[in-house]
Amino acid sequence: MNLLTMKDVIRDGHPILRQVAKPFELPLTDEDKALAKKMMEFLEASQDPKRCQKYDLRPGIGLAAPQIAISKRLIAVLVEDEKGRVYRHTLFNPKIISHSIEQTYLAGGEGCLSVDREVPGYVPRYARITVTGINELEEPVKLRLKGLPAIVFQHEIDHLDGILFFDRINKKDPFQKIDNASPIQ
Ligand code: UDB
Ligand code: ZN
Repeated sequence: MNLLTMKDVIRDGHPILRQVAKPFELPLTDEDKALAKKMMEFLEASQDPKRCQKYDLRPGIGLAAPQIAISKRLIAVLVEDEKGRVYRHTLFNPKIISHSIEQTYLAGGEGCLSVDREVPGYVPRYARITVTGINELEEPVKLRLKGLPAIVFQHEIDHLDGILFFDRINKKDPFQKIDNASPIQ
């Protein structure tokens, strides 16, 4: 399998981005595991300044399988929190099993590898979530997340449900104050 590039990333307007993705059946196949590896390799390459330039990538912190036209419930996340801890996860059938009432949002708004324009506005997210899923070794995983990692997982799991970040922006007042929320950054 070849390295994924931005050419493989489908853009807003493609119907697959609006579908609800199908869960994986267990046991995972070698092909399923290879797909997870390929998605993580894309994030690693995109965060490496040399390869980022060479392949014309944007430094990605998360990717969902529907973004490469595969309508299945798989996400990859590679992001650091404010303490420099690295969250490196490929998760099959990820699910938010609980969340805080408190919300959060990125002060600068969100972007998306599948959206080529800037859409200004606050995207309300849960401040803390618990996510379950299956990793590439087929082990059950349970993660408690806050801060930027929590936002990335919510953004990626939204892709599995056909939701894009701007769907969550208040259309009448994109920068309206969000209840029970403190911003990040
Ligand atoms: C991203 N990166 O990868 F708050 F250090 C975005 C792109 C679209 C701008 C490349 C990003 O937001 N990086 C970032 C943000 C910070 C602090 C920091 C780096 N995605 C992934 C994506 O589209 N997945 O589907 C969009 C992000 C917006 C919120 C979470 C994911
Ligand atoms: Zn996205």
